[in-house]
Amino acid sequence: MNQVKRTVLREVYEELQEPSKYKVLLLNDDYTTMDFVVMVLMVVFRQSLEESQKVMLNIHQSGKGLCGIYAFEVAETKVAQVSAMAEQYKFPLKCSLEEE
Ligand code: TYC
Repeated sequence: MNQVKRTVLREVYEELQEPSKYKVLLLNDDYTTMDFVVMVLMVVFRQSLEESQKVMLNIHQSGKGLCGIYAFEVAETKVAQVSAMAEQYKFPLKCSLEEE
């Protein structure tokens, strides 16, 4: 098969792939209040009060936890929103992004 056909085949294959998804994780720390983390989970990740409390406690006990899985741009926006809220309220809360 010649190079042009291989290139076209690769391009078609790549276009057919589902775009990667990204996990957004919150990290535990000793200073951010539990209520603030619950509020972030409700506002940014659209979780219910009950779900937010469970997720927050899991992060508190295990060190980090999954908040949601999104397309790259959405995940990046969530991380930026969490950072902006943490900065505004002067908490050291950190959020990270991981390819699924
Ligand atoms: N460990 C914090 C406390 O005891 C609560 C907390 C939970 C902080 C989850 C960050 O992502 C976090 N106040």
